[in-house]
Amino acid sequence: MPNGVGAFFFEVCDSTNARAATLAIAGEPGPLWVVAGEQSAGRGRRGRSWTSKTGNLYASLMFRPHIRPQDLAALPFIVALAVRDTFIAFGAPESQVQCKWPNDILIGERKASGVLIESSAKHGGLLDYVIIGIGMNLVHFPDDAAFGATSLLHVTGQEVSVKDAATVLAEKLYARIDAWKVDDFSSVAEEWTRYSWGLGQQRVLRTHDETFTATLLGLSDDGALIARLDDGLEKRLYAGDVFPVERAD
Ligand code: BT5
Repeated sequence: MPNGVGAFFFEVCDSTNARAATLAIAGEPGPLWVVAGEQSAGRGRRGRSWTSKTGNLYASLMFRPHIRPQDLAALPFIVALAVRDTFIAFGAPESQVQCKWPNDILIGERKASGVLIESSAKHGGLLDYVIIGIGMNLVHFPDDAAFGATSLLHVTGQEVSVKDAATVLAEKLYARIDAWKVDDFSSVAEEWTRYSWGLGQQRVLRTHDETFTATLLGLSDDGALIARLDDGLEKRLYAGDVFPVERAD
C-alpha cells in the first residue's frame, strides 16, 4: 500500500462502498478511504442491509491493484485477519475473536463485523478497482440479525471512537496487504484457519438454493469452503452462509 492514501469523511452517506465506487468510476486514482458516521443504505451481500447507526465504523478502501480478479481469492481472509487484529488491539479477548466463512468476524460467537468486497475489471482482464467495505460494531448491534450480533462495547465495556478504530484498522490492513503475496494463498489460509469458527464441526450451510448440515473441513486454494456431507461426499461452497446447528431457522 503506497503512502499518501486519500480519505473522505461523510457524516451520513448512503453506503461507503457505493460512494467509493462512484469516486473510482469518476477517475479517483486511489488508494482512498471513504468513512461515514452513519449510512442510510449500508449494504451486505446479496442485497441484504447492514444496520448503520452512528457510533460504529463504516469504512471502504478503494484501490487499484494491477492483478486479475481471480488473484483476489485471499483478500477476504486478509481483511478478516486485519479486522481481528483491530478488535484485539482494542481489548477484545484474543481467544474469542474468530473468523467465520466467508466474511465475518465474531467475538464470543456473535457477529461483530462484516466485510463486503466489490470489484470491477477492465476490458483487458485486469482489475480496474477493488473496494473493501468494512463495518465494525463498536457500540451498537442489531438484536434481530439472522446470526446473533454483538459490539466491542458490549464485550469489553470500553467505548472506542470511530476515529481511533479507523486509524488502527488502516494500519493493520496496510500491514497485511503489504505482506500479501498473490500466488501464496496457503499462508493466509493457514492463519485464517487457525482462528476460524466451526472448522471440524457440524454446521448448517445455506446457499441461494439449498440448506444442509455438513462438517466444515477448511478452505480450498481458491477460497471456497470445503464441507463434508453426512453421506461422506465433499462439497465446495463459493457463496453462502454458515449457522450453528441449533440456531439455523
Ligand atoms: C456483511 O454482509 O456482513 C457485509 C457487511 C458490510 C458492511 C460494510 S459497512 C461499510 C461498507 N459500506 C457498505 O454499504 N457496506 C460495507 P452479510 O454477510 O450479507 O450480512 C448481512 C446480514 O448481517 C444482515 O442480513 C443482518 O442479518 C446482519 N446484520 C446487519 N447489520 C448488522 C450489524 N451491524 N452487525 C451484525 N449483523 C448485522
